[in-house]
Amino acid sequence: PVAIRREDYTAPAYWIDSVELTFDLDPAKTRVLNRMTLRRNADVPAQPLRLHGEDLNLARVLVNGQGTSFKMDGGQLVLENLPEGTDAFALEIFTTCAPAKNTKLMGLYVSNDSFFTQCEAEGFRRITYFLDRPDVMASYSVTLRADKTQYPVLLSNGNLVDSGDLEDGRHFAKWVDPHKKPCYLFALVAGKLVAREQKIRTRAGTDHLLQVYVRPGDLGKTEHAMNSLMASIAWDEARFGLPLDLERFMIVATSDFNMGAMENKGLNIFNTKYVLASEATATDTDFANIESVVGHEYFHNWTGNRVTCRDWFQLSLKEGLTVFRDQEFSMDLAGSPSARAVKRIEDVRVLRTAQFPEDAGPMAHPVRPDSYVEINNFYTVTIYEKGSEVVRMQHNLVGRDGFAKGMKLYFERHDGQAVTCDDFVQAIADANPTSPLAQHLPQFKRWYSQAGTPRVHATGVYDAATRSYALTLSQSCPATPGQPTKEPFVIPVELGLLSASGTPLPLQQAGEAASGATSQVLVLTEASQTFTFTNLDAAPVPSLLRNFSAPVVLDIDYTDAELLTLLAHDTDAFNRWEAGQRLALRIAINSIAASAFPESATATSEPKILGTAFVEAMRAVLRNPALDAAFKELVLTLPSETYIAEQLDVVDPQRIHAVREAMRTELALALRADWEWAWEQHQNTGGYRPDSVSAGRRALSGMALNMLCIAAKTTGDAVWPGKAYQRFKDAGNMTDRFNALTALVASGHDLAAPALARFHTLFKDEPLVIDKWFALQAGAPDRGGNILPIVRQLMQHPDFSLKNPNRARSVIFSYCNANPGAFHRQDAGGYVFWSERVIELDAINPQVAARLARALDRWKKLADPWRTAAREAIARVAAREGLSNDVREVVNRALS
Ligand code: B3K
Ligand code: ZN
Repeated sequence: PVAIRREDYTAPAYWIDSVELTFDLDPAKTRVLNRMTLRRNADVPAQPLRLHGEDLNLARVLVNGQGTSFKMDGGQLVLENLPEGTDAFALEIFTTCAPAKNTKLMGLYVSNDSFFTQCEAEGFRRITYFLDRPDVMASYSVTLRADKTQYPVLLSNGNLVDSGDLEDGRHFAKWVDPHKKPCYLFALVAGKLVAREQKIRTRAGTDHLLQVYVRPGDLGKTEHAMNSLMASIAWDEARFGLPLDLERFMIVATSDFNMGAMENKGLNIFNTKYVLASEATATDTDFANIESVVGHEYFHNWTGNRVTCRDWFQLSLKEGLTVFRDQEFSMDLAGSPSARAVKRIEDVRVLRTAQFPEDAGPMAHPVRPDSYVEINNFYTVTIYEKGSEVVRMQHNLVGRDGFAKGMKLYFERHDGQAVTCDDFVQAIADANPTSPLAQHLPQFKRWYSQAGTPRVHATGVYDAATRSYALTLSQSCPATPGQPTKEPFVIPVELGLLSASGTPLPLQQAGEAASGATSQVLVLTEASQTFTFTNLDAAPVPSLLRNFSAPVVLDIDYTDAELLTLLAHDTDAFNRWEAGQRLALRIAINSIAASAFPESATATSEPKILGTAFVEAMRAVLRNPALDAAFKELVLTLPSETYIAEQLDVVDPQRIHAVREAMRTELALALRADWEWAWEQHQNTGGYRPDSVSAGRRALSGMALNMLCIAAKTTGDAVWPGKAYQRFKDAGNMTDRFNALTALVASGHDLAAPALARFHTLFKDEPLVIDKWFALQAGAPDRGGNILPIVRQLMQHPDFSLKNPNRARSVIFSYCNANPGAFHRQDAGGYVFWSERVIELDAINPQVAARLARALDRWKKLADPWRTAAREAIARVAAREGLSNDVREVVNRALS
């Protein structure tokens, strides 16, 4: 496979002004008539027209109505004898394709007897020959023809302008999209679907029709998605002045989808997982995810669709920015400062457990990559989540109002265009000429070009004689593939200083007047810089990187006492949580390094690993009446095995697992009375509402129940597992029910088996719930190697299918990606399983296979025997002939 390089970008040789598509939909053989108007691009030398195509049968090509000669070259359709000059000409192409055979779920495919499309990034070429690149923007008009009984609903982008009956029981619908768009935003849907409808009038006074299309039985689960859509529309108008620019906005759900959702203009297509919710079938997390994904896709309507990407190297232009927007949307809806902090902590947790490892591994790439083999492999946490952090830093460097001004300028300059990441930062900086962003613009842009997670090392020295505190911040960034050395970044470090007893201290930098502020942003631009604060009576405790002001690793030698002070008193909720995580991490790492294996705790033993100070601090948080339940749940959750592994140079996954489990058991036992209290105090009262406050209460009571069942394993107590079973049976909502089931499964109690059986019977007709049932079992804590055989058995279950991405993910990914203690087996059985599944899936769906292939990205960090076994497993996959480009790129990079 050949790499595509960003520096090779050239403008297209032709423009496509308009496209008229006619589909005769048939699962076995769909006929596609594509009539385009093209123009040669006068800015580039005259050359043949090369159109992309994949898995198409070509029947006819006409230029200005006449037959013409053409040739095929590597799948591309090449036309050499086109009219001279730069006048528009008509090109008509007739092809057929086979949607029912399309298991890649890219292009036009069939799911549950309905037709769907997925065109981003390069799926449109599987529908017709085209200039399949985002900088070619055209006007679309689309006619769909199909059997009326089987496909009563026919949808495409834009407005319905005509519809009616045809002969032979067929009917048609014609759609015209009023906006020009790149072909990756094209969509069509046809099938037996029903819609929840909502008419709205926006602030601007325009009327719109909103529709959420689902299969007939699912209509009752669409209210939350519709509410989320209405909230998204209102939010974008209020916060950024960006209105809905369509008369009709449609969301359609399908259960066969490669990712979460797709922002096709006016016709978003969603994985059912991010649309369907009822209190009986969806958890609080599902409700929150639906809100954020509906928001994300809607916000793309401006950031991505109105202004799109020049080329796929600029993917983060739309994705990083749109993630930033959906994160802000969720925070604004959550409301209170504490609920905002909870959302921020959750987002940072994802960044640190998924993106930091990516940035340190073989697939590391800049937010704006320099090359790729398969673009589908670059829809990564770096492009999305780190990209969002890079936008967030800009937001913080210019301020909230400054950022809104910058966005306004961005749309004034680029509406209707396909642009680059540079264009975006330039607009934000130009709208804020005196900001630190504008001052350091070229250097700031290194966040787009340099891969790797920067490390900031902080040391503070207090001088009693001058009553001053000198804080030295130094930065470095590890080498990444293709980038041996790095230049310094612009790193905004938000800081506060606390007294030893936890009081916030006024900040006064040497040579500056006192402002009275207790928090400020230091902008680190050099490799090392010292900031001196004066007027301090004693050595302060620094609270650095507040609210996680930059996507970096902060190295700082806190004493336990300092961390306990921050945990108890910091005014920055993020750093309070962070202090608790640092304490827990320190304990875990020391215990992993100690030669002895952790002793198993008993009902009355001291918390040997955790120590009394940590346990008391956790108890204080749990009992603190001033803190929200959601925040407590985050503080009391120990750092994940993946996050712990990232802190170590050499990883013994079994030891990490054993230590973390032992820590959890100690915490469960030592706080037994407090968990009981937490359970009693946080019961649902009144009906179910998915808001952040009640969700937080359910999260904490669910955690308490889980901890009480873990404790019961040691004490032999039967009361709490019994209560968990009772709750599992009686719960009025899926969150409480699933938490109770999880408590039984996670503690390995005998009641887990009957509960799982009962759960399956109850929800056998709810695919999304059955996904949870599979995922829970494949992700359960390993006991003596029991999980791999369970996973193999689950794959034999009549409900299992490798072809449905959600189902494949629920079993295989839950095991390989989310259950390190069970996956990293001494006997390499987990890796053998992984390599078999990667190969098997690759023949069906390369995109999903390539995701799974990344489960062993970090193999070089593993201790033996895992390291050797992992390399062998990857090599086994790499040795296969006929691998997709997707999987080939991932395994080649892993081995390089
Ligand atoms: N833009 C799509 C992702 C497409 C992935 C293609 N492999 C969804 C999103 O980010 O909103
Ligand atoms: Zn997106």
